[in-house]
Amino acid sequence: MYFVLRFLYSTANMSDPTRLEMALAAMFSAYMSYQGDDNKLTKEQFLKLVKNELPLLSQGKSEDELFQCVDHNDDKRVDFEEFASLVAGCACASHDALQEVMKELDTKGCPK
Ligand SMILES: [Ca+2]
Repeated sequence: MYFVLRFLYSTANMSDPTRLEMALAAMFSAYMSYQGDDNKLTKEQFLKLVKNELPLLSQGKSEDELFQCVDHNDDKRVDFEEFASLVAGCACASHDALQEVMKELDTKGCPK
């Protein structure tokens, strides 16, 4: 992750990275730590990444279903764009769930 942070520092005029830059660096780092020589993830690499980095994602889905959902072009590899789409989808779903929880707390109040 160091080289990603160094890149972000250099492109931001040596100022401290923002929270979103840090989140992007973490995303790059997670992907790159599992990718193969072709900069893509095999099914095994992808499933290992999900197991270690996004464990809630695999609940209720078989490994085959999960991989097929992410491998949009059906080349049996997950490239960074496909991975980024997955992360964006998780962010949207989490945001929607968070909004529902916040709405419920506004109407019912905090549980005691
Ligand atoms: Ca693919």
